[in-house]
Amino acid sequence: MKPAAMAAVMVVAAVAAVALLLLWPLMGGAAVQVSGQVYTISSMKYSYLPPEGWRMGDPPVIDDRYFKPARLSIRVGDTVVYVNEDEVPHTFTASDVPMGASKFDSGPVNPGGSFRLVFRVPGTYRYFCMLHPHKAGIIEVSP
Ligand SMILES: [Cu+2]
Repeated sequence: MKPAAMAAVMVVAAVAAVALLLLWPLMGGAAVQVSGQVYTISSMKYSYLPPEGWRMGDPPVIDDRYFKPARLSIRVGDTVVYVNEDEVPHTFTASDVPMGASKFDSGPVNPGGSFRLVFRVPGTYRYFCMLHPHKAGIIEVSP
């Protein structure tokens, strides 16, 4: 191959690689993150307000006023989409996961934002909001 032709092939390959990287999320690369049944857990409006009398260090409260549903049962391979329906950022952060599962942490999710997760290890998952530790929830994942 002549040097000019070789250069042309390399340019085409480079452009294709960049295009693939840019288009990957649109081509279903992101959809790999959804499987099974899809469930939604929401941070409810005003859930940043702790219950009356609750103090930092008290146990978190598992109640639909904060995360809804605060208790959810799903199966391995199902997807949970966490949605922040409140007016301030919240996190969706694991505090306790079954052996073999990795802890998840959405980091701050802005109002209207979301975070999705596929559960691949059965067991009991507990989660809370790092910014408002009065609110917590439980996800039971059956095999
Ligand atoms: Cu919060």
